[in-house]
Amino acid sequence: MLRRSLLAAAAALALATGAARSQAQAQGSVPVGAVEILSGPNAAYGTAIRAGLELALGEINGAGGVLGGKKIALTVEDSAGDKTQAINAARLLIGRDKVVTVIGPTLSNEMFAVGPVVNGRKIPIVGTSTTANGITAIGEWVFRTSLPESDVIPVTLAYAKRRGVKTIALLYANDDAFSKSGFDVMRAAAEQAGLQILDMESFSGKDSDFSAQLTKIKSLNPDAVGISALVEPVSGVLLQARQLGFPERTLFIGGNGSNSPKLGQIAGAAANGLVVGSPWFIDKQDPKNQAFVAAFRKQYGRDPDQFAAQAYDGMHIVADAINRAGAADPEKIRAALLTTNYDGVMGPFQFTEDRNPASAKGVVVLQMENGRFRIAPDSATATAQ
Ligand code: 1QQ
Repeated sequence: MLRRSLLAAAAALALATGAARSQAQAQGSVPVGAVEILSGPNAAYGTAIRAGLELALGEINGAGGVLGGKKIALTVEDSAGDKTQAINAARLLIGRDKVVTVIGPTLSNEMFAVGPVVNGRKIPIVGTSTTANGITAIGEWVFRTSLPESDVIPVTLAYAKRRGVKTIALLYANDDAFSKSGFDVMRAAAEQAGLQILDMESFSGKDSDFSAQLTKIKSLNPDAVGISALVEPVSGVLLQARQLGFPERTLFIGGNGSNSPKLGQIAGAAANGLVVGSPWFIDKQDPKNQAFVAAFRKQYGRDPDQFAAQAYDGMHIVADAINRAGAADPEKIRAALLTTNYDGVMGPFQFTEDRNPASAKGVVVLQMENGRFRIAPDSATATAQ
């Protein structure tokens, strides 16, 4: 009896949801989907992204929507950072909601699984946070607005060199596409900068004990330690490095995985001094950025991070493409995306022919200080090559 009423309730809910959706479509909204990490250990990234997307969505729809008065109906599905769940989420968005564009997924690791599926359905998929090598080579429907690590890490290492770093040890998670690619980039950039690589160590992203690798690295006394991993393991490495008594002079260098306030929340003072390159920083004295930061604080009562800022621009870039496409048609949206010329909080944005961001001019080097990222000392001259 209970089971039957539960089933009936579920059916009624499904009907209501379906009805709401067809009602939305009848009212002429344009369905857009996003696949982001909203639960599990990497939820800090996805919830920041969702906040940025929804802030932009409110502005877009509040200003009359797209295509002469249609609202964008955004559905955000949780991938939990899991490849299979991410694929299922994308299939749901395409099959159930008939989305004309997919935003996300959060991780490169997920994009290598989801990208081929969405690409095969000939629907544009736009990553706002994926930074591994090879993302847009998945297929011609795959775009990203996030700067790849290969544009950012060389700036960070050139900065480290200016601060006197001559020797470096590298440490990375070997079971995640972003972390491994970021390590490859760090290694090449270190060689190119003329730094001597004293050691290379890896771990699994699920590990919590890094003492074997860190003890070895400490014995070699490098000027810097480069870490390519997602925020939880990076935080674990920093906490353990302090416990093992790494000297104050060791410069810890992160990649895109470190660009989350969660780093300071988990690692606390152990994260102080870590430097990381980023295409954005909160104090950027640009009226558009200041307006974004103020609007974000007003809507959510907290500061935006880099992932929120990238998502905010990403949502505007997709809406702009839908408008210029002149129709809620994936093929036309893809063509319009290719000719994007959008001035956002990251700065002027265009895509290259292979659907990556065209310019890396805005990269800055940030340093963690008591839970906040600030411009790193003497980094004003940091520019991408
Ligand atoms: C990637 C990344 C992550 C740090 C995004 C959250 O850069 O997976 O490509």
